[in-house]
Amino acid sequence: MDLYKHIRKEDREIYRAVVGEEKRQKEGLELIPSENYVSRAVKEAMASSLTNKYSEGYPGRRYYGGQEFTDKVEALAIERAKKLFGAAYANVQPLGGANANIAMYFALLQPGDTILGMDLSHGGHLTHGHPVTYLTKIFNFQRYKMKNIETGEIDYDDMRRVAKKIKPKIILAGFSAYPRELNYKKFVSIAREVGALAVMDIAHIAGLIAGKAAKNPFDDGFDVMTTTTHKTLRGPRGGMILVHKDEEIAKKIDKAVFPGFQGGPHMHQIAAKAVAFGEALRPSFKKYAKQIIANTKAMEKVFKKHAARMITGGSDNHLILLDVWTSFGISGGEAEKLLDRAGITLNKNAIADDTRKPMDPSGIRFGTPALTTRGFKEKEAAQVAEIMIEVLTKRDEAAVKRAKQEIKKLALSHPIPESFR
Ligand code: DSN
Repeated sequence: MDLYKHIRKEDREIYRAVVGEEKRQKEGLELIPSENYVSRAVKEAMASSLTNKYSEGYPGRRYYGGQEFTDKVEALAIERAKKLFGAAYANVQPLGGANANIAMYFALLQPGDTILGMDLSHGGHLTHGHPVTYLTKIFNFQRYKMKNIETGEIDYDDMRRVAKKIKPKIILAGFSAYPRELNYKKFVSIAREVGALAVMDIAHIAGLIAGKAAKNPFDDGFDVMTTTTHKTLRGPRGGMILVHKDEEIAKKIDKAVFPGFQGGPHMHQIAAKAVAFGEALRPSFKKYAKQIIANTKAMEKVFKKHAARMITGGSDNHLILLDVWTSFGISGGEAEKLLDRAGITLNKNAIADDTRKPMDPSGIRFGTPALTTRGFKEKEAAQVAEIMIEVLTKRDEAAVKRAKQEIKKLALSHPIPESFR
């Protein structure tokens, strides 16, 4: 079957880039913990004629005609999202995770209000108040940190002390580079004590929560969760906001997403979200979510055996943050390039209180969602970790060449699946 026969005929340059990327994904191993492979059904939804349609508004309340099918698509996406996460309300229109977070802030805060979120160098995200974002011109972001970098324990006492002093409107949990489970009950109790809402950005672990391999913050009383849909959740690129119970909050969120912040929703993407949520509701998704963690644990064991320094000492989720500067004497940037040449894609990452610069920090961040989608089990995950150690230790052409061959073999023997039944 030639999936790209029309692009090939109409636009040679884009065709070459598309098939080039497809080959790269097939022959190499994807260890960026925020990436994954979607099913053929999700791709088909994204390639559908729904992309032609304008649908400002919400199901049953649109500004344009011709919404017979778009209403059905969005209503299904909402219903499935609610079921997956135990939410009373879901907004599936955010175009990405950053959009979801921005709309959430606009819905729940006034300019000048304070948010208490995870320190960025301790695992937080750009949209949690990095000075390079415009959000910091509008809202006041304050930080909490880990108490102990070697175990990952958050300093909840300091969080409570600071919260009492600065009176945040939101206590924000969530991360893009933190490998441990959070104590959600503590977040909620501090939020209640100071009259703040408890919000969690679950982007990285949404698939683990949906697959019941990680705790659901709603079970411990969180009010709102934001997420992307394309990481562990294995859907199309996109975002979503979930509201636990409160109808007033849900109304504010809907208004903030549209017309407050975004224009017409991308209905082809929403259809693809619905398809992915349907896949995540199947029993096989639970197995996948559990295997992600088993595979991370298998990698963790190898790094422990080689006495490599992992931030927080290891991982409870899908990702590992490795201090390559202390462990192997090379920077995160060099390690990223070296492993890339061997067919292993991951990213350089700052570690907590990093002494090196963000563009060439001390760490690398990697994880197992995409490997798990390819059918990797503990044995193969451990093998990848051994190959990484070999390359990072030897760092010569022969080691890179050997690793590249082994990685290609592993990749080709675990083809990217088209369906997850
Ligand atoms: N780029 C995403 C990640 O890799 O974590 C978050 O924005």
